[in-house]
Amino acid sequence: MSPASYDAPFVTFEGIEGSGKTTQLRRLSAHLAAKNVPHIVTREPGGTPLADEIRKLILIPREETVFPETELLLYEAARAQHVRGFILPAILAGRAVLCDRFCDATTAYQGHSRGIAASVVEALNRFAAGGLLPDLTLLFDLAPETGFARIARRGRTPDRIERESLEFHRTVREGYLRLVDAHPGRVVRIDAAVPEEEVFQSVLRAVAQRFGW
Ligand code: Z5A
Repeated sequence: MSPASYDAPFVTFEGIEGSGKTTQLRRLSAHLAAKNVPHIVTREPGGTPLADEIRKLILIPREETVFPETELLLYEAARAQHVRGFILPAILAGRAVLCDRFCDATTAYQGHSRGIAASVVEALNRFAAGGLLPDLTLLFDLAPETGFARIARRGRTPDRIERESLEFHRTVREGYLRLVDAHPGRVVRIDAAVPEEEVFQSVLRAVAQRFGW
């Protein structure tokens, strides 16, 4: 499945937790709504009833060790359902898709940070997504210390992945930054350490250049 075969853009939002990607996704959605651009917003893991159930299984803190291989397969199972049940039907109906996390998250978290071989992650990403690739990926780059401080201010109970060490999240960030070099045409780094409005201006520049939004 090549993105060029579809009319509606598929845009993904990536970054470590607290990087502000969900905030920016919502702002872009409001901007598109004001311009009457048909689109949907969604997130991973999740996006369909079954994928949302898998999300709960993955993120709930538990006593039992969750092995990296198990975690990887659960993310991919949710993705397989999400792509076929929600993302592709929207794209085929001409609606742009704004998605909070996608395959690059698996590459950074389960691949780079958990240490599963890149070739395995790549093959499973391709299989689960049916070869679907984003047209544009916005990577909100931030030091994990700053992301942690933002999340702490939010006051929510941390999920299983949020409980990982600062070192784990540093490696995730490093994994993400490698993707900017590996896919320069698709992955755009956005400085997420500046005020929200400034970040949004960078988002607008990136999508205006690419899609004329
Ligand atoms: N995961 C994985 O391991 N493998 C995979 O394949 C996939 C996911 C798909 C999903 O968690 C977890 O699954 C995630 C990766 C893993 N775990 N981690 N870590 P999630 O969806 O529940 O959570 P999240 O994706 O990490 O996002 P988040 O916690 O909602 O954070 P965010 O989207 O980056 O940030 P935000 O909600 O927009 O903002 C956070 C706070 O900062 C909020 O109070 C904002 O008002 C504030 N904020 C936003 N922007 C700014 C600026 N510019 N300055 C100051 N404050 C700001």
